[in-house]
Amino acid sequence: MKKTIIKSGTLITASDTFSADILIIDEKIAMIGKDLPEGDAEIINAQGKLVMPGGVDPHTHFDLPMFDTVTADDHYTGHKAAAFGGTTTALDFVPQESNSLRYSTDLWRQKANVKATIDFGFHMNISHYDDEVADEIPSLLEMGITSLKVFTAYNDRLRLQDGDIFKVLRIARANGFLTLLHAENGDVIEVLVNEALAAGNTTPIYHALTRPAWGAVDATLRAATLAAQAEAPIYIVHMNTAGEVDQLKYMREQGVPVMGETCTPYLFFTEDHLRRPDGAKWVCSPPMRTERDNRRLWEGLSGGIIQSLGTDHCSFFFNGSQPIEYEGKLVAIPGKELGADDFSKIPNGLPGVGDRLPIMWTYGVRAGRITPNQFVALTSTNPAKIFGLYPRKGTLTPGSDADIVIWDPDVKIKYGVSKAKHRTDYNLYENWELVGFPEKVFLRGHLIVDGEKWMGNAGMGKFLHRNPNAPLI
Ligand code: DUC
Ligand code: ZN
Ligand code: ZN
Repeated sequence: MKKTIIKSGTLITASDTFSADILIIDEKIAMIGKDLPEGDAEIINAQGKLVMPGGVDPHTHFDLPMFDTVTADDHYTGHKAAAFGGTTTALDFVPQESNSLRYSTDLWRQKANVKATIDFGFHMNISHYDDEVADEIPSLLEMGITSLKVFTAYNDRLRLQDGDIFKVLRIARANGFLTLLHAENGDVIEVLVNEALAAGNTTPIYHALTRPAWGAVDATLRAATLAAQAEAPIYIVHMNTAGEVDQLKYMREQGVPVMGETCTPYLFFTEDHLRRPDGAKWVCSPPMRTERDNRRLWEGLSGGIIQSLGTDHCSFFFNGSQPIEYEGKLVAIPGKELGADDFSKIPNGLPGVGDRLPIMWTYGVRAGRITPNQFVALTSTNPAKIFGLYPRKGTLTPGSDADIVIWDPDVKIKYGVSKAKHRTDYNLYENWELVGFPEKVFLRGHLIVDGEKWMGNAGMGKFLHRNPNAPLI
């Protein structure tokens, strides 16, 4: 039996801030209290430090094939970067293969199991719907999967028609799943992309200009009304526009069981970043919007309209023809340069799984936009609750997994690609000044990050069988 005491830290949970010791026995938090007897425990002094539950990222894409390439981070490198940024659980999306949902899930498990360094779970994309798929969805529960993602965009690839979304919602309701929705207007996007390319408008800004914000507003409202009609909960992923926040507020006020997530980049960047010569670095879907949208999203977070903050981590190299060094080896993976002459060929997605907590601490908490307790709620507790992981994950409480971050609130850091541990050649927050950063990170009681030292290893992350019928918050 291994005992560790994290001593005299300031604990921050979603609801409280207090000074206490934490006793960890093996992989669990055993006790929390003042001056716990030390006995034969290993003592870690956390005086002057903050102690928080490990982050839960509800939205990542690792090892995802896209546009003749694959994401730069896989389940090893992505998890490692997450850990250095204080995140100890990540929920990834399983693409639906044509064979079966079980086949698709098994494939993703095979990729992830051997590489995982933090705990992980899966959402299942439902991008093709028929009677066979309908019959198979309930069996996902046996595989530990309790959430389904549907799309109103990506015509002829991922999109479902409203009637099929409605049917998925009803199956979800009957079986205790939560449905996640990617909200954009696929029809409008298709028209605008074709027109832009025909007119020779090929630069990254056209990625944003061909995916108008109103499409996201419309799809969010439509999805919430479908959820209301199916009497099923729905969770809008990667909210990026002010209008979506307004729709979410309105529908929640009507008692519709709808929840929302935004992702870190939508709080800081605008479509002007896509006008830069290196604008491809900011190309993801949905795209960056305006400063007004940034502000409204912050209001959504601080005002309790939006429940969850993820990353939509889906990293690519900016220049995949130029190798970088990763763990002593040179690595180059084709990336954003694939769309140098055509914005529609730029792989969609951004690095960010490791950035989320440090960036939100300095530019959210220290900037006075959210409280430390909201920080924990949005980045850990709420995603754990929404996705059926609470109280195993997302809190500091006896019986919970000992996923713990000891946070140095005073350390000053110039952030960027060399500090973030993603396996890519750029970082969106290059040269941003940070105050406060994770110092030690524990995964189920195992110290996996100690300052700059990586102590985790591939395969130690466990697949999380999640509970259905998670609460609406
Ligand atoms: N958006 C991206 O930019 N990448 C992956 C999936 C998504 O929804
Ligand atoms: Zn999406
Ligand atoms: Zn995504």
